[in-house]
Order: sequence, then structure tokens, then C-alpha cells
Amino acid sequence: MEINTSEQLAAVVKNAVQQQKITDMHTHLFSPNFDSLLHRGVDELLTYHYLVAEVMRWSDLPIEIFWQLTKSAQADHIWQKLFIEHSPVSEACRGVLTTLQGFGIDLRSRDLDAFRQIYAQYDAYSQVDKVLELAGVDHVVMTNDPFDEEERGIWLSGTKPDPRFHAALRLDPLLNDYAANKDKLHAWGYQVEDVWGEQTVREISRFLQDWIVRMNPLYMAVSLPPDFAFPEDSDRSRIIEHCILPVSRGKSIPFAMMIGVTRAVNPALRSAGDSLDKASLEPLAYMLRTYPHNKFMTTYLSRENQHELCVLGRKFRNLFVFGCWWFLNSPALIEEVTRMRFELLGLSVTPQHSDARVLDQLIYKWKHSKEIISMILLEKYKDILRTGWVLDCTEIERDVADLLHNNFWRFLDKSDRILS
Ligand code: RAT
Ligand code: ZN
Repeated sequence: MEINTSEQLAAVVKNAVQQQKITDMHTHLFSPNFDSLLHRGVDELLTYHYLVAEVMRWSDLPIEIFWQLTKSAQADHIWQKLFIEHSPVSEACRGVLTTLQGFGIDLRSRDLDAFRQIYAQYDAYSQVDKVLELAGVDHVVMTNDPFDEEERGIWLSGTKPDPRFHAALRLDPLLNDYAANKDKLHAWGYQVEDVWGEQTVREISRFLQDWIVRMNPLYMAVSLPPDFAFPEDSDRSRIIEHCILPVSRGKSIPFAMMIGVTRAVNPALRSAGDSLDKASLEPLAYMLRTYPHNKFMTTYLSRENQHELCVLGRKFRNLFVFGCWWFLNSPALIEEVTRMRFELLGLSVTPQHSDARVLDQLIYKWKHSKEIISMILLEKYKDILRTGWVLDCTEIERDVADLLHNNFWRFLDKSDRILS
């Protein structure tokens, strides 16, 4: 159907974004059969590390005392300070409200115990079904760390994820803390040596391949500091060059780099204590240029890096640009970054991932982002319609399917997942 009026256009865009099932390409969620690794419910929502950082700005409690509280007591404290004593307008606070509302909860009572009881009716499986339906998500990519003892045990026991959940092999301990983790590799039967050489390359590569067989990951991933350099004289650089990149190419599994995080700026805050800084894009440019047959997926944490990343994306088709990561996942910044990407890279990106750590967060992360993606798409379509270009609604549906689903699977060469 050809689109003739701006009202029609607005309705078609809104509907297309609303209806499109999403592949969420980076989360910290787990398949429901991964036991306690899947976090869900009100207390988890309220103790999300984004809110721990925020509550400490109002709280009189020393952080050490806060950490000694039970999870429910921490949630009560956060509810009291951030929702009752002050209006919950921050993005992380608003996210809790959108999530509870989306779950069908009436917020007027402000009664946390009543909200807890509503959640108590669900087990992990029924809650996954309900939340994926409400959020409009049909594929979830997890973050899977073979160095995490609990998670490792689950994989080693042969547990396979629910088919809607896909693995991503996360390699932070290997790449960012090799010296501290080398002994673990040894204990697991990988004969890495103290001095870097052929045998260590072989053994780390064997470790990667074993976990690829076990997890069947869609990509390998790492988060990196702002001063990440490549190539350089470091274990990280050697592992990337001699192990990750050859395995990534050989197995056709992209290497995802999430760049710009400064870990533990305030260590007392634990997972809430990380920050960010600008990075140089030269290491990425070097990789894209030097390894044209390797596929790279990248997102940067700093707002200042976004423009350079778009420009680099224009130069290299082996670079997949994705998401508004962590501190960028806030409406003002999503709007700016998404608009810039559409203007410089067209619709060849995945504009967002949720980074959800709590299952229920899928509801708010996607509701908020979809509103912004819709708004910017509408603006861009209006601009081209003004030139006399004619759009058909099937073209809009195609574009939206690309953004929220197909671009990712296409980059991975998984043609069976691409929606026609
Ligand atoms: O966004 C977050 O929740 C962060 O804590 C990190 O997990 C980050 O997304 C990462 O993947 O390292
Ligand atoms: Zn993450």
C-alpha cells in the first residue's frame, strides 16, 4: 500500500515498530533452565546496579552496610529513597515503573509487598514466556562466561539453553586478566606456558574451540578499557592476534568489542562502580584494515566516540555497529546516537540492545527505545517523502525488520533466521 498522507505514515511506522519481533543481541539474561543465573522479579529490578549507584546519592547508609542487607531490604531502601522520598524520574527509576505497569501492576498503591506477591505466582518458565511476549522479543542473546564457576558447571553438565536463548562467548577474564586466570586454564587441562609461544597459542585456541562446541555461541565478546590498544606488547593483544582472530575467522564467529569502560572507579560500589572514558578508534581501524576477512561487532561507551564510529562504519563492511550501551541507554542519548547513525550509516545497524540483567527489564528497555526509534524513523521518512519519493508500507516493514531483527542475523550469515 502506497503512503499518501503524513497521518498514514505515522500510523504505519508506529505499527511496524510495534509489531516487529526483536532479536536482543546483548543481554545478561539466561535461559530459564540455567537455575539461579536468571534474575527476575521486583527485588532484582530494584537492586539493579544502575539504581544502587543512584540510591547512594541520597542514602545515609554507608555502602558496606547496604551490602550487608538482604536483597529485599536493599530493595526496600531503594524504593523508599528513590521512589517515595523523591520522584523517580531517572531513566533507571522510570524503567522500573514502565516494567511494573507493563506487567499489569497498578502503581497507585506504591505497595511493594503487593507487587512482590503478584510476581510470586510465576516460575522462571512462565515468567520468561510472559515477559518475552510483553516485550515483543523472540530471540535473546546471553552473555556466557566460561570462567564463572556456577555458569561453567551448568554448561559442563550438558544443559542446553531454551531455543529462544542464544550464547555469546564472553572472554573478559581471558583477555583483561590473563595473568590471574592462567592457572585456571592449567587446572582445566590446557597446557599454557609461562612464556608466550606456539604451545600457548595452541592451547588457548583449543580452549576457545571447546567452548564454541559446548555453547554454540553467535559471537565471541569482550568489554575493553578506553586505553585499549592493538597491536601492542601485552597478553591481551597476543591472545587476540594469535588465538581469537584466527578462531573467529575459521569458525565464522564474529568478535564483538565493547569499548570504553573504566572498571571499578569506585570499587566499594561493586558492579555499580564502573565508569567510562573516550577511547581511540585507531585499534579498531587497524583491525578492520588488517583483517578484512574477519567480522567485528562494536559498540563504544562514550558519547564522544559515536561520531567517529559511524564514520569508520562507512569505510569497512566487516564492521557491525550496534546498540546504545549502558550509560548511553538513556533517552536523550539514544535519540542523538540513533539519529546520527541513520544519517551516516542508513539502516545498516542494529540500533539497540537491552543489556537487561533482570528478565522483566526487557519490557522497559524495549518500550523506551522503540518509542525513540519510531520517532526518528518517522522524521527520516518524512524528509524523503518531501522530495517526491514514494514509499510503500511493505518497504517500511522491511526496514524495521532489518533494524530490529534481520541485520544482526544477516551479519552472522544465519540465513535461516532472516525474516522475509
Ligand atoms: O550494562 C551493564 O549492565 C554493565 O554492567 C555491563 O554488564 C556491560 O553491559 C557489559 O556487558 O560489560
Ligand atoms: Zn552488557
